[in-house]
Amino acid sequence: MKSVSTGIAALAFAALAAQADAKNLVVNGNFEQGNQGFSSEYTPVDEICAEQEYIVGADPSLVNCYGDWASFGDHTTGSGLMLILNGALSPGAVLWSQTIPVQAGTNYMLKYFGATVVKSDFANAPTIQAYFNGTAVGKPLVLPVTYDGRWHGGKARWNSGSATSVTITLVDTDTAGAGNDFAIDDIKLMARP
Ligand SMILES: [Ca+2]
Ligand SMILES: [Ca+2]
Repeated sequence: MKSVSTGIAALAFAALAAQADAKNLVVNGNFEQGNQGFSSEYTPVDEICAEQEYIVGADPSLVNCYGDWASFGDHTTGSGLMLILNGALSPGAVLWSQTIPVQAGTNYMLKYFGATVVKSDFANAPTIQAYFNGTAVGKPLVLPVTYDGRWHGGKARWNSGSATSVTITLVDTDTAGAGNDFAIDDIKLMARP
């Protein structure tokens, strides 16, 4: 009996360890390493004054020309860095992309957080869609038209099939210029049991 219960305990421990081990496969998904580890068709700038520009920064209110963006902290710790963007006018412009090795025949979960940064109501909602190897996966994350004081979670479930590599891209499918300004943080891709 003793050896059986010990064996069960060992199995339970191994399962817990595997769960804790489900590590984030995205490099610099929390943006704490600054502007590196990802690709973007947006232009990196020192101050955001136009559409399709971005900054990895700590406070949206400090990085734009308009004086109309909210002051708030990142999702990771409240005092770290986030990706801050002015939504593109051209459809399909990739705001963030990363290519990640994966195992074939495995379920994965993508999670990320977004927040609207603009304070004035232009009635244009940033709408974030994830693509896996070019295919839209999961529902888009529709952010509020104005900053509402919190971060909103987006997710997408994906099975790798025969793929051993995945290029994940995030696109804002709203191409409005007025408003449509937002931030992204804590992008995670994890294997699911
Ligand atoms: Ca962060
Ligand atoms: Ca805008």
